[in-house]
Amino acid sequence: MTLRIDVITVFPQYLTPLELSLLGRAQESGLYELHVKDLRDHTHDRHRTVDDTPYGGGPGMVMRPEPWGEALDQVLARGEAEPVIIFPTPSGVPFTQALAEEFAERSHLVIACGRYEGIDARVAEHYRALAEVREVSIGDYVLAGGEAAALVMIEAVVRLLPGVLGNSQSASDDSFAPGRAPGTELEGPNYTKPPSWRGMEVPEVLLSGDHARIRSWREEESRVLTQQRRAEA
Ligand code: 6GU
Repeated sequence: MTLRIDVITVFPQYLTPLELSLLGRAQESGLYELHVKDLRDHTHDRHRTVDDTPYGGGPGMVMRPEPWGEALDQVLARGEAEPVIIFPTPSGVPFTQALAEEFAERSHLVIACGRYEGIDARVAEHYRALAEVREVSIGDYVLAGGEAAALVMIEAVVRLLPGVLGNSQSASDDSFAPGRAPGTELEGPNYTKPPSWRGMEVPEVLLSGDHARIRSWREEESRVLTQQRRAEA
């Protein structure tokens, strides 16, 4: 079953990097389908208006619900099984590897990219009755819109799909892959040839061929790194 991803945005060109490299090949091979829709195609005034001033006052603009309603209705009318509608927003739940894995198990993701101060709150509320709705943040900083977050989430999800990574081991060996022992979450340093570069040597253990020693060296590197960089974990 092929994953279908619909992205709704006022900047369709923002998604063009998904044509490149691993994700581009995944799309060409039919491992997933990406459909990008311009929200302004669902406006009906001369200026193709998508936003307006916030009720109650305050800075910035809020996206009006009508174009979103029309665009989302059209996407949901495809009748794909069990759609998930994702609203990227800095006030969402954290996007994690676990959430990427959950999304990779679904068959239809709809990503609704807001700009400005976000989308009228009635939109997410309305669609909760019709689909699974997730408001998701990619980190504690503020972006100008959801498009960059959509790129991040799509890349994290698509690389988990069967057949996308060359080496089937690669995804299960990731930093953050659930199943790693507690305290070894961050992956340590990697090395390749040459064995000596600008006076710096590759750690001897990695050249030893002793796989048990290599494993325990890597576990220790992970433990120290996680302690240094994620002291709270
Ligand atoms: Cl998902 N959207 C926006 N606009 N800003 C963000 C974000 C999302 N995640 C972190 N900051």
